[in-house]
Amino acid sequence: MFLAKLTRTQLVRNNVQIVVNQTRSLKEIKCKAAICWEPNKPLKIEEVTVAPPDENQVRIKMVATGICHTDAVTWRGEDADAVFPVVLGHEGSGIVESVGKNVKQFKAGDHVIPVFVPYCAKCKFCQSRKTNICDKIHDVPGGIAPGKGLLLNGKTPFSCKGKPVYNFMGTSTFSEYTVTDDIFVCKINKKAPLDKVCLLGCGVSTGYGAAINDAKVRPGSTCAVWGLGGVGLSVVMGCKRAGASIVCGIDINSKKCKIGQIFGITHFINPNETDECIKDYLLKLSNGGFDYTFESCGITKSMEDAMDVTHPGWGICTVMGVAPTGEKISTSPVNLIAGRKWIGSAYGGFNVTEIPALVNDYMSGNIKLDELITHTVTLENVNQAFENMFGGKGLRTVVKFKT
Ligand code: CXF
Ligand code: ZN
Repeated sequence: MFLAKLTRTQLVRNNVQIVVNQTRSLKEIKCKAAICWEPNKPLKIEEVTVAPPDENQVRIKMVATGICHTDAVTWRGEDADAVFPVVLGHEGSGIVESVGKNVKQFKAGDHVIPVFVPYCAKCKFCQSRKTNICDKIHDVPGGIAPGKGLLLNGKTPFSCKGKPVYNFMGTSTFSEYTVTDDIFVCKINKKAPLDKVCLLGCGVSTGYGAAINDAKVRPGSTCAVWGLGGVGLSVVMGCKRAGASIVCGIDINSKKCKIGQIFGITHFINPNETDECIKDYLLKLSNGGFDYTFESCGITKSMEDAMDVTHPGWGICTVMGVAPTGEKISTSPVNLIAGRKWIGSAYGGFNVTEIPALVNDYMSGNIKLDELITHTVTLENVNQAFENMFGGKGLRTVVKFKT
């Protein structure tokens, strides 16, 4: 009754436009998505049906998406909990197309990043304020939450040829349109370039936050970072921002030295191109052990080496890289007794609510993203993005959707 009396302009001015969205009936959308039908087979571009957003869901027209190592872990069948067929992707950005019932914080036209680490504010985890892990996180490889491929309503929004296609990490960004639960979405500065800030949906936040939030790097400290891909370089950026005086990059590709310097490394070593024992080199460089070490490659041997070269008494080794399901790491208990700490970091300790501030940090020049994007492809060429990653070609490949 009340709504019927207001003009559209009045509705917008009174900030109740969202009510209009709720009352119109939403339809399915047919669009293109990259489907992973089974592990290790190239993704196939198919026409999919995307359901309208259900209660507390948002449907997003994707503008861009990065490709992350975790997409590859699932694609290669290395995550035992993974389900197929699935629309992968969890590093995207886009524009809200429509919202479901009860969605109050978003409206059509909002620029958003869907994030795989939600904030429900109600669960034991969110209430504890000790962690960014939320009870509602799902489909994350590595055992944090078993993969089921469904949104919080117990359904997947995607189907293809009449068959359901699973969701991935609550985000499924390899589709022209995706549907996510609203607690997985953040609204960002409309001036931010969506084809750049998509990287804050995973890789950059993961690395940067690991240094700033989880390890809590201190000014003047010594740091070593295994792997100078998108995540590792973002760790370097975080260490630098925190005022580290030594940041050593370790990578088997010597070309990473130059880009590492742009992000702030002070030293570089390629373990395959030195006769010196790498641990000896690192212990010498850090005068007996680093204050902080980070592993971003998902290689268990590197995680153990990174632990061994932390400084006794206070050294912290932070693990971010996801290793294949079942692989284990071990260390001598004496390492822990001697005061070294082994910790892990998921999404850099951030949750979805903290990402708009990172977008603004990028806008003000405090976070580098452009330097990480070495290739762009269309959705049709998403397999090329995986090949680039496996072949060590460039840093991040971004898929740009047709507008
Ligand atoms: C992850 C992957 C699995 C465990 C937590 C964090 N990061 C992103 O790809
Ligand atoms: Zn990721």
